[in-house]
Amino acid sequence: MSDTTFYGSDYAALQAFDPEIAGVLVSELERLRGGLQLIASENFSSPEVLTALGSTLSNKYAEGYPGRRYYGGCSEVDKAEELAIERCKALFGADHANVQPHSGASANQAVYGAFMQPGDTILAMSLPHGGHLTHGTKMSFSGKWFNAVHYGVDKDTEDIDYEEVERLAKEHRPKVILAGGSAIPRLIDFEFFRRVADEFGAIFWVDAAHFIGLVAGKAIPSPVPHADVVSFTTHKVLRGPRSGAIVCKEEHRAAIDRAVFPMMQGGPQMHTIAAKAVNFKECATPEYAAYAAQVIENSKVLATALGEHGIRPTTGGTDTHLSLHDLQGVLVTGADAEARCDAAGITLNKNAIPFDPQKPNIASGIRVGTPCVTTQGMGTDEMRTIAELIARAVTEGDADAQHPVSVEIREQVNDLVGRFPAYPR
Ligand code: DSN
Repeated sequence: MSDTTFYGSDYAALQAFDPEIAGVLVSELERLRGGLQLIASENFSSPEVLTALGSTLSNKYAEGYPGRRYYGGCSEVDKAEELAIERCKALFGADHANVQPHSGASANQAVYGAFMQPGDTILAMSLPHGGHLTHGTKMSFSGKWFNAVHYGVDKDTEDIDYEEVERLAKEHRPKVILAGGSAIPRLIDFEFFRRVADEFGAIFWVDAAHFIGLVAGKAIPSPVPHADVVSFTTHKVLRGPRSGAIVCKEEHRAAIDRAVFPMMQGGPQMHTIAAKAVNFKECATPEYAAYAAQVIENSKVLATALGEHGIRPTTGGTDTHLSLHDLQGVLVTGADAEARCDAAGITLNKNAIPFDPQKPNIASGIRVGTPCVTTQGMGTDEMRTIAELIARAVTEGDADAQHPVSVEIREQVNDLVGRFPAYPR
């Protein structure tokens, strides 16, 4: 083996030793290549990011922060973390970045740890209206250990009910006010939240997991100048490794760093931190900015085209990478739509819509996102085709992959993804 041979990408060795797992790696790649990936929270990381992930940095214990570790031998991983921190700060114009959270949920845990004591009150968006499990739901630590008060969307606009936010802040005087969620198609008025937080002496936190990639690409306004703290994942539109990060104002640096380590986490995943550094470098390029703008353009066209097929976009459309669609007009549940699309080679997820009459595991809606198909190079013409394929699968299709309609749509999907391959050979 020469000095430049890289151990992390030795697929042949893995195949020889463990053909079962090697087979899973290949068949997952074939699954990605063989269908339309429309889950709004997924994307295709670059080979460069994947290379950093599959590296010997995975071996290193490095509790602490660069220059202040509890173990020896950290000189090389320190360089990776310093690069990740500096690139993250530059990308978002942030005072401080902590790149150690293992995921979005871990990042959020650290924000609670930094600013709240058990029993304190948080004001956040409700899960059924587009929030997130970690925003104070009863199933999560956040709802068990903290007093969560939830705002929702306005019945007419289906967008955030800003009046309700202000009313609940006045009534409950929360320690923290949180904006962001997993199924919000519209831009969030960060200036409004900042004003309300200031009025009632609250910390303003933005969970930007879903849209931080659009911020990185300068395609939508940034929450960073307005919020005390912004948590996010790095694997959605951002297109980095599966992980998390936090940026904050200088005054919160010590509280955030202590909350990530040692309060919530032990050894950081140095291979993932290196991959985040690679990703932040990618996101600073003009190519990435063009990508982020195209994600939104594609999303708008897809949402409108689905609406023209009777699959109504909530809020009337989208400003972001995702749209949420109400299936009640076509008399199909979210669960059935997801299964029919799946059988036709289209991966998306059922999703509750605001004021949904169905249980969450059935739901009346679907959520569609354009990060993956835009990474594949598809544009607005392809979005119109995708809308036709989804509409046909939802209204005429079947959960059985052998059903003639499923087979026919899958052939059209194959043709489309064949022209815009994910991870070209
Ligand atoms: N599970 C993610 C999503 O799909 O939006 C959020 O954590």
